[in-house]
Amino acid sequence: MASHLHTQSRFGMACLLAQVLAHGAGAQVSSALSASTRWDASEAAADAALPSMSFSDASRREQRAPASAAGSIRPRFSTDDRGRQVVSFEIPEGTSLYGTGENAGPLLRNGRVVEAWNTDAYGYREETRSLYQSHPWVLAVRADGTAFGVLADTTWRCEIDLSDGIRFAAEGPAYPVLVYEGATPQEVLKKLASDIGTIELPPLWALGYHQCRYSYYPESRVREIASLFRAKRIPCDVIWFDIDYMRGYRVFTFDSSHFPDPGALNADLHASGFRTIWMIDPGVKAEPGYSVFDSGSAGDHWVKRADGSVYNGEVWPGQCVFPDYTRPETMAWWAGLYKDFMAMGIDGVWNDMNEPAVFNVPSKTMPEDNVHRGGGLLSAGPHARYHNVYGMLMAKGTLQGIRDANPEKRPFVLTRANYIGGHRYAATWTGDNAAEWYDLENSIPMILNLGLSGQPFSGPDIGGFIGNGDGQQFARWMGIGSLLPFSRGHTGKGNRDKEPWAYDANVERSCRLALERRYRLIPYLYTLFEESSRNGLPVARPAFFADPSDPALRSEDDSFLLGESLLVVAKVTPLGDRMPVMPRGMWRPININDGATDADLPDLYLKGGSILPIGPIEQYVDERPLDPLTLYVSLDEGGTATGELYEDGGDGYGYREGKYLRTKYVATREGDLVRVRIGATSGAMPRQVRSVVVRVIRDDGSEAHAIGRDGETIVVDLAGGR
Ligand code: NBV
Repeated sequence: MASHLHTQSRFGMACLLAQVLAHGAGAQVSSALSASTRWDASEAAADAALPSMSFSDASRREQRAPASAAGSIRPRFSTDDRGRQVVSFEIPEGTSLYGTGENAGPLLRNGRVVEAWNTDAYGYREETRSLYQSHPWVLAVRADGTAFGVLADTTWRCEIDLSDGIRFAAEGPAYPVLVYEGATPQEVLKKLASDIGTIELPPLWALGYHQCRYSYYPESRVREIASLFRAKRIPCDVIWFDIDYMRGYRVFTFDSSHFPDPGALNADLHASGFRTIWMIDPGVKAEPGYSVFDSGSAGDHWVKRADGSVYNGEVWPGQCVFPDYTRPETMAWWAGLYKDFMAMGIDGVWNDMNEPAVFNVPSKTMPEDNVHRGGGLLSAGPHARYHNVYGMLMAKGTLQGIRDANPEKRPFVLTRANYIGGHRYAATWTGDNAAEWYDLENSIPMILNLGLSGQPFSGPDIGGFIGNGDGQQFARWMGIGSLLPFSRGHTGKGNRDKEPWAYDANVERSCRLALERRYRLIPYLYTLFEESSRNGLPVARPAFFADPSDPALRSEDDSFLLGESLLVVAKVTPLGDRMPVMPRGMWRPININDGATDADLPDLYLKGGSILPIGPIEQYVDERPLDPLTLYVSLDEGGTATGELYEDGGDGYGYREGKYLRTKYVATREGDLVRVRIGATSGAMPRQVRSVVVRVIRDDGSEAHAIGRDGETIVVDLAGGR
């Protein structure tokens, strides 16, 4: 194939328009259009390219400015001996590579080869090339901290080889690549988000702690778990229902002996402050007389074999059929199934097995020549083309169903399989990890690289899905997992109990402290999620974000940042904790557990110049109003600090009509006095009448504090209260 040709044909007019606008009055339009540069192997390849499934608006990819107008990053196009289009980029010496979505192994991806091909990767290890999700995207950070990112915009099986520069090789037809450049990695991610979208602001409760296992049943066991959380004063917001709640694994049914009245169970759990999430898999038991099978068959909703017959594959219920989510009619039917289901008082849905996983076949999935019929923007195509987006489309249909069922509430979907851009529809977790120190340690880089690939809302199975592990490991995992964006304990069938109290009194104490810490941080975490919903920056960020030009931080993945201000230094081994590489500048240790310490929990540091807004301990997020608000202040060398707090109703869409409050707090020091006041506000939600506790961290680590009313200037005397 010809090398680095740009195209002017089909989208030429739009490009021309963009250039004209760039020199005229349309600066906004032009900056939106120039977020990335599109490259194609040839004009013909550009004209034949399949529609983007990663972009939130596929037409935007067709409006990219011509590549000739672009900067320094130039792809080379070729074809390999397997007929795959290869796109490669040289990288300057000292460039660090990240992204590629969900991977096992370390944060830094230089030298690694993975394959974007969604796979049920039970017990994955460092060498596992394909996990549950596909993100053909690489973020490159040059030695000087400037950055670029490249997106191979194909849904087909795609090898991503980072052993010598960046090299994509994908099956299927030719595909475009999009190049994003920025002065910092953060800027590149924001540009990526302007194409692939951001998450929707989740309901506040989804930021709480989630308790799961495969499976809690019968209902008396669920009630017991819920009441133990409350009795033991361990914070928790959500109880999960894995496949055993179903009647013989038939989706959208309930086993009447174990769950005779799910509506009443949900109502009782709601009354004690819990939400519930119930699992739905894609495989529908092929059984005439079962309503979902019957209605799906009547609507001709199943994926077909190449010969046109309905495809059957084995999963939990036995022989199953699989919805063809590429068809708009099938999406509408699938979404409609959630109406009665959600009416049981269900709060969120968990989509599992949607790679799709199929039992007893070497490929672990359906045949690649199965046929998806498409519709709307999507043409008919083989499973090989749609495999990597099957889970994303399922999650999209699920989201639609939940939204239709409860239009006033914010939806929550968790999906195992996904594709780049799929964060628009669902949060995710990292699948079937093991109760090993290796997996505990990997929890951090896996979540960070997902965040660097557009997905900010993810977490591991805290405690490990496979095997038992021991108490210290569990405590350390809870310490880390309670500070990751999605925080859920889960484990597989047959394993020991893994609730926070299931080990011993010490582990229980560690877990309580870890979760109390998370709940105190909820106002800050929510502020970060809200930011992410606008600009696509991750909630959990690699340490190198603090200083992208510092080479020492590039492979640091035992510590991570929450937002810009809070550094989390985790304990990832049983003994001899490694000293992290700290970002340069001032980072003050901070204890938000009222002084209580625990050697198994991560250490926290607050960046000089920051104000951290936190709340009181709660047993669930809407247990009580945010009162008192505590502002932790870590001054910079100049004696100033700022911090932001975002608040709204926590659910529903009032915030879109202005019912939110964003407050910027500012601290300034004069002599021994630190004054904290409101620097700026936006939003029309009235400020709550509440107390504010200001805690200024002194250079020796001690704290000086003062209490006042929110909205008034509060003065802390650094010389007092020692
Ligand atoms: O539904 C059962 C499990 C679930 O608990 C787990 O989180 C998923 O990743 N599921 C896989 C199917 C069976 C796993 C052995």
